[in-house]
Amino acid sequence: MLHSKGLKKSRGEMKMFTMPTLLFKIILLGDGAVGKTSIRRRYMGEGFKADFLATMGADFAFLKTKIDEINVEFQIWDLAGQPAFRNVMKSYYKGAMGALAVYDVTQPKSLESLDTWVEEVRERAETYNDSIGLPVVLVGNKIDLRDEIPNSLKTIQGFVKAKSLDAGFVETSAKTGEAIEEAFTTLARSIMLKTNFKK
Ligand SMILES: Nc1nc2c(ncn2[C@@H]2O[C@H](COP(=O)(O)OP(=O)(O)OP(=O)(O)O)[C@@H](O)[C@H]2O)c(=O)[nH]1
Ligand SMILES: [Mg+2]
Repeated sequence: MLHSKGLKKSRGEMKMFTMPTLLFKIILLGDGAVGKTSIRRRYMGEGFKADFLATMGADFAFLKTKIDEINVEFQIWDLAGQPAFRNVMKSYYKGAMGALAVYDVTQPKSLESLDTWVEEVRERAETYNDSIGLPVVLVGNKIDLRDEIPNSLKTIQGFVKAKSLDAGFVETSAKTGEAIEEAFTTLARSIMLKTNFKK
């Protein structure tokens, strides 16, 4: 009783505190057909499509979520990986706060390509004083196919590349949904660290 009375009295002075929402512009990049769009769709709860429809230019999506009790809104730029779009894509990098650099574990070349993709986004993002430190998470996708396809990349190979690029590392399957959320959460956490939002 006492408690509710006190609450009533102070209600007029009570201020509503709403947690701010952090807006994170993030970029999905990597070679064509590695699974960028499938990862985005899976994360957005849109399921998985086995047929391939290459992204023409860029797809753009918003997604609100909570990470470590913090409200986050991802502004996701899902870019075309096909070489024909490469130069145009660079114009989307500006202002990126982080990137998911995706490769296909069944296509070793797609991991090699990430050196260039990551270098380009770090050069052009211009978001932080030291663009070199742009948070990046390497995402080894299609792990559901690893045992079926000869010469698929092993975890350690992706891990070593991630270390050399000073990036985080996650292996995923957009088909089964494995670790898709972890990829975005890992990136969000490193952006929060970078922006000093979280110690
Ligand atoms: N088995 C399996 N197939 C996948 C996975 N992720 C994507 N695919 C398939 O791989 C193909 C290419 O996927 P997309 O997501 O369109 O690739 P992308 O990287 O967006 O390609 P671009 O838009 O051209 O750059 C599609 O046929 C998907 O169904 C996965 O984790 N496992
Ligand atoms: Mg795509």
